[in-house]
Amino acid sequence: MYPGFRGHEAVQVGCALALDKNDWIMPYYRGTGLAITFGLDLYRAFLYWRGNPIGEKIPENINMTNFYVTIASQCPQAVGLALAGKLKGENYWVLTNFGDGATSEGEFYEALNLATIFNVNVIFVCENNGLAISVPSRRDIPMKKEGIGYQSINENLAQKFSNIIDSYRIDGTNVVEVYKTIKKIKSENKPAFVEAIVYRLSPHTTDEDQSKYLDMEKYTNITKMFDPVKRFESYLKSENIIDDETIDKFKAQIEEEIENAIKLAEETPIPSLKEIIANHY
Ligand SMILES: Cc1ncc(C[n+]2csc(CCOP(=O)(O)OP(=O)(O)O)c2C)c(N)n1
Ligand SMILES: [Mg+2]
Repeated sequence: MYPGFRGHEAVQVGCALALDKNDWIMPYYRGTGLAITFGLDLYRAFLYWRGNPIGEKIPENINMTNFYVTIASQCPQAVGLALAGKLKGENYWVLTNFGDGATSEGEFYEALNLATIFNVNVIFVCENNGLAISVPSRRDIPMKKEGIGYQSINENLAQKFSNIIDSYRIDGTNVVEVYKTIKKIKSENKPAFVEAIVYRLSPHTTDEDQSKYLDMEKYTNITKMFDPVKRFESYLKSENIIDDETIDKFKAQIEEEIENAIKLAEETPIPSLKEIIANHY
């Protein structure tokens, strides 16, 4: 099962591009876009999501941990990694992403507290898509049935946490806004929380049916306005930076790259238990 990041592209690409190579990322399961923009090769990402243990091994030259599936468990660890950097006099930043649901976890609160006490270089990026699987956190998400309950009494998460940590509420479908926000945080040398508003443009994972709980007609109507790729494409076109011909050329190139990586991943056999242990996959 694969948790897609359609709708989250701008926030993930913007974050990765605003980081330096010696910074660290600690992505959550929906963070494949963050990882591949930061430098993880597509082949390895595909191996990982196909369940091939070779994909678990992150190349040494990429400062990233593996994808975290246990919600918010990476948050205190991100503070630890940032604290290690501070103690060693290495001023790298640690950026971790997670969903709105993660902000209901105890570990998230502990991490905010620790980050501010130690005053370390950590950026918590909440990709608020308004849903934790089928539990809404925002009133603009049209549910089939009302009354399921919300993640929080305060819909504005940045406001909610602003008493603890520097907090930003931004449009997570606008790649430029994301990039600028992360750069600004890095220049201020303080930990920060970013709430990036996005819409989930694919089901929670490939094995679930979101039409069971979402009012699909209304949902599709709202979300079509917030496709980050389309938004960036029209922005670039309106500024005369790119034309249709160049876009088509890019798309063809990218599709070829994807096809090649898929083919290679499909051809890579699952290692035996012996090989897994010997190679530390
Ligand atoms: C500690 C923990 N509890 C429950 C789950 C099951 N679970 C997987 S995804 C998910 C929803 C998380 O929603 P959110 O944090 O908003 O992230 P999104 O998937 O929307 O990006 C839950 C409850 C889990 N993986 N870990
Ligand atoms: Mg969510």
